[in-house]
Amino acid sequence: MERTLILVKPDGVKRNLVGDVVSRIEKKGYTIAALKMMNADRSLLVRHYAEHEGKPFFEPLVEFMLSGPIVAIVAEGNRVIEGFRKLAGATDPTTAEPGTIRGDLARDQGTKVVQNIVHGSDSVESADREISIFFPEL
Ligand code: IDP
Ligand code: MG
Repeated sequence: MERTLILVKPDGVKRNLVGDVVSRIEKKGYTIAALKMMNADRSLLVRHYAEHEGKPFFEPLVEFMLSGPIVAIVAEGNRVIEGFRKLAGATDPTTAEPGTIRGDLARDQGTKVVQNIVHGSDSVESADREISIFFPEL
């Protein structure tokens, strides 16, 4: 069974959108296999976002992810990686389609890093890597 790592980012937690995100995952028919609220530390985030190191938004992204608690979720189901990316919508919340998490719940805040409520793994390799970072116990 395929698995993906989903994060509700600090903007989503602050705005009380954890339930909405979890509800969309469940209503789509995926299973929540693991879920925890946590305060990420810098070294964990640098590992998680390694592909973005050196980009102009990298440091703002790490700072943003350190700005409050996040909720880490492992969701399970056939093609859940692709399916959750569709539920999340495009990275830019201004152009993300209405009906998606980012399209419905986020907008451009004029910040250096795009605040867009959720993260979702983008491939089987990323999902395996990211799940082991956030859930080493699994
Ligand atoms: P994704 O979250 O849709 O997979 P990625 O390209 O992996 O998007 O970028 C990771 C995160 O970094 C995004 O979700 C967003 O918060 C932020 N980000 C990505 N590209 C930019 C950018 O061009 N400017 C500012 N922030 C960005
Ligand atoms: Mg990504």
